[in-house]
Amino acid sequence: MVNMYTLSPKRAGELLETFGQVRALEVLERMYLIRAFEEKAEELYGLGKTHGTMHLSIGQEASAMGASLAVRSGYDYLLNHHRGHGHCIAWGGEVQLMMAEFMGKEAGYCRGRGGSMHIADVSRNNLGANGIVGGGVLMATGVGLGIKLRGTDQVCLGIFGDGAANTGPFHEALNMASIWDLPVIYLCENNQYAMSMAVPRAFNIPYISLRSVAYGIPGVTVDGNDFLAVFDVITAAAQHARDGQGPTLVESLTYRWRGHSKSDRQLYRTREEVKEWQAKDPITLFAGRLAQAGWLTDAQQETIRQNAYKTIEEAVAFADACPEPDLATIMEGVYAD
Ligand SMILES: Cc1ncc(C[n+]2csc(CCOP(=O)(O)OP(=O)(O)O)c2C)c(N)n1
Ligand SMILES: [Mg+2]
Repeated sequence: MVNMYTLSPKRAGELLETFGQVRALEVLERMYLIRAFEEKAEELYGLGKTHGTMHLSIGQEASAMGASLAVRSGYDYLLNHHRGHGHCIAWGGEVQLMMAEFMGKEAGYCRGRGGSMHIADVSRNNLGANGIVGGGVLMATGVGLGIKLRGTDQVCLGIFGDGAANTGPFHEALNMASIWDLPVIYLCENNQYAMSMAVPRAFNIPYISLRSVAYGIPGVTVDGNDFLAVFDVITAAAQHARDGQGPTLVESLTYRWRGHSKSDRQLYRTREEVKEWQAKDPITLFAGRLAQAGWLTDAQQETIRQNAYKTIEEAVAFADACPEPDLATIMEGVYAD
């Protein structure tokens, strides 16, 4: 029932063929856009241009992109967690509106009320993050129930971390989704840590996806730094859900390159470990595949990279020029009518 998915070179070739060069290059562009957004977010935080804390997803770009492209963003639903900038961009979010939200501006996705952790894009069925670890897992189950009651062929992609998989709501959510065959893909982004807690110290099983056995649903672990592998696995899970067969638990093995949040001194890991994972950079891996297919030269890659950073600079200029929310509107959205 549980398996470690391995992407064969043959399957990788088939998937690339299905994408085609133009779309594959767009994937690379968007992965660079996530990286550039995150690096700029870190810089802006240092300059005091955002409020509250933030959680960066540098190193986890392939997981966000592979999962988002395997479902129909805007038609299907997304629920993610606090480390959500990359998910929002992968889902098709506008970086200008995201940057405005990040900087607390009225033009932002949530009118500046959400900030870094709550950049939802409801117009595209991205229902956003939840500050409560494990909270989004329950909400994804609720969305799955809503889809089932309405009888559409939509699915819900619920993304959470390894830490969330050790909370009570995770059990309640997966059990309920299983007994009711809800169309949910539970994607656990195992980035090896929940704050300072390393996964091997928090789990006595080799794969988090093994938990699926307890709920009678399929479980798969995949290399979360490999865009094509994540895409393939989530595509199958989405089809399974659409066929009325219920949820799947997918574990995507990846790594967060930065600290948990800005106040993290990272005393729980070595520089060598970080370097080992940086050598498995998801962007370099995907670009390498494209180069091997003859679809990307070094010069083209550099142009794509630079364009991503330019787009983010433009987003910052846009957000900088936007007004702060009017104090008189502070209570709007706090209470439902
Ligand atoms: C219910 C609850 N407990 C604790 C916290 C504090 N907290 C915020 S993020 C986090 C770790 C989450 O780790 P993981 O789920 O692996 O996600 P990651 O940060 O690694 O992406 C914790 C304990 C919280 N926000 N909510
Ligand atoms: Mg984690």
